[in-house]
Amino acid sequence: MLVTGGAGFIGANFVPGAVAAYGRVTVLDALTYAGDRRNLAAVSSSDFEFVEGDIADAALVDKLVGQSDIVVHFAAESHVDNSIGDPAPFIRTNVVGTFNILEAVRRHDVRLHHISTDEVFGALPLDTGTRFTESTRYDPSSPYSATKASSDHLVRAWTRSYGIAATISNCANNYGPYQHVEKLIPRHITSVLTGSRPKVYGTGANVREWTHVDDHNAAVQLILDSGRLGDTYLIGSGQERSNKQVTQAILRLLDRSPDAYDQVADRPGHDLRYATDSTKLRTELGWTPQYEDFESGLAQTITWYRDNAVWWHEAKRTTEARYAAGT
Ligand code: NAD
Ligand code: TDX
Repeated sequence: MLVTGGAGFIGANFVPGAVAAYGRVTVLDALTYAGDRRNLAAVSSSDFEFVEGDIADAALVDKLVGQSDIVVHFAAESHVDNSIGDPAPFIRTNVVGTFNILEAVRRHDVRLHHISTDEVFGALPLDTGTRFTESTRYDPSSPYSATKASSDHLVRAWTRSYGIAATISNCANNYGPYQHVEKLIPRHITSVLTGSRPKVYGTGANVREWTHVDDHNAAVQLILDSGRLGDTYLIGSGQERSNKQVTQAILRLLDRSPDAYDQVADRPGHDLRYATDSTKLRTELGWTPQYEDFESGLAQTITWYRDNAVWWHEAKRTTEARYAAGT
């Protein structure tokens, strides 16, 4: 198995289970600011190989895909705020990189699972029961989600035009260990732990559906085992929370006052609400999230960040400097 982006948040949580299930696993990761070799320190199998390299390097991708039976494609530029500041790396990695993977998969006839996001569907209105489904029209708002939408369209086109053996999953917001401190939940936790106040964009009314990274990866494994080739699966826990609710839950779990946060300028093009209908995954493949209670998953995540300050300390400093500079 070739895992792209395996030194990032979701990929690094996926790799230990993949090594146990498949034996020979190669990770291809460029170790950008978001990738960290330490995330894979516990993976010790002699069958495991780490290759530092770029999915925009077509020759390298061709070689590694040619040595594999299955590719699980996590590698991406993943942060919306960064994409608004500088979209160029998002085009290169998310679009050109995925194109390289697809061409190699086509040449070598290798099974592909493409990891994507529910952000490709754009925003839902607040306070409605509407949810994204597998047939919702694509309507991305940010450069990040537009490049992920592009990559999904490429995968679908390569499936229809060339008959490659591919599946796609679009997951809701993830949380859990090893998530980069630029993202909402780890940013807030590490801000409180370092004595500063969480920054909430706008009013905090925006809603996200929080899915634990282990539940996401269990769904990916089910799709690899028995997903229908050519199909798309939505993944989401159903646990919707406003950003204000998430912020106040973190403050409560860290024994701070519920109003110990600041409202700051809103994100441009800020999607109001994401929510998925994951009925297909649940009924066809039998997926059920194990983290059904968001607040207890959040408490475990807080414990992980409290216990692993060495892991995030330097990234916190550089990330907050980047946010302060507005880049
Ligand atoms: P991340 O930013 O934590 O990790 C991305 C990894 O990809 C890093 O290790 C980075 O070094 C690597 N990478 C980046 N550019 C590369 C390149 N050109 N070549 C090789 N490697 C490169 O991201 P994540 O949160 O783990 O997201 C993984 C995937 O899941 C992405 O495709 C993302 O779109 C998708 N996704 C994420 C979420 C979420 O909430 N985090 C939700 C749904 C879908
Ligand atoms: O400091 C913050 N304050 C704040 O209010 C940050 C970093 C974020 N926010 C808000 C913006 C969003 O409404 O919190 C919400 C979550 O923000 P992010 O963690 O940046 O995630 P989001 O933009 O929802 O995208 C995430 O989920 C889908 C991942 O970053 C994507 O990779 C994934 O595709």
